[in-house]
Amino acid sequence: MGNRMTAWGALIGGALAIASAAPVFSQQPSVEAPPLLNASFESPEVTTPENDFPPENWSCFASKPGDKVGCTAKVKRTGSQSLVFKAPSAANGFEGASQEIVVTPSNRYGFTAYVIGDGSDKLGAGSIGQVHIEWRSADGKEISRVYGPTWDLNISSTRWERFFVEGDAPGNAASGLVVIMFYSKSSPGNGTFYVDDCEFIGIPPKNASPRRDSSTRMSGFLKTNSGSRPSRSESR
Ligand SMILES: [Ca+2]
Repeated sequence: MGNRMTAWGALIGGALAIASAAPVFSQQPSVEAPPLLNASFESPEVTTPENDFPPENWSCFASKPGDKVGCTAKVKRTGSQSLVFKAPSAANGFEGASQEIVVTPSNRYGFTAYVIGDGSDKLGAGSIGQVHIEWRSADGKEISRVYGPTWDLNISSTRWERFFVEGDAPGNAASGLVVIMFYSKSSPGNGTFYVDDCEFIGIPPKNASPRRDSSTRMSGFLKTNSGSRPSRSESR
């Protein structure tokens, strides 16, 4: 850890030295993103009996009526609640939650979600969870989407794992729809996972961010993700 920090410091320091000699960097556009609402799934407050608490500010959907995701007080990473995904009740089913956020065209954004499995209800073979971002035009039509890594029956049920996807908003994008999905292949009704502490961030352009040097953890992780095999994220 100590060595890594030292190496980071050297990289960042070196890049900053270059940046300070190039005035153009001081005029970088803002890359701030509007915050996700109810990102920790604390609202509405779940009461007993726990049965039907769709998260405020999120849109939930499912391939079969009656399947749904909702807030739960049984598991949480921060606060008192998380979002629970119970497996779709039919084979080849899906369900998900999404939230739309205004973006600046051509800016780069990232979406984070923390996920933990349920030790007593593991995902079935072929079932996966995944995060992605859909870019939408001003009239609400999807332009394109960028997929993040997937998780499956091997998701930990004892520690939260971080999943992250990032991409450039197209030049005609007005919004980004962040999405968390559960795809069930051949194990209807089997499997539960929980999601907490989502985040949507603006990412500085590559040439303006010393932290996006090729040897940092984040870009290394993204490189792994861009391969053919979806990768697990770092854990916390
Ligand atoms: Ca929470």
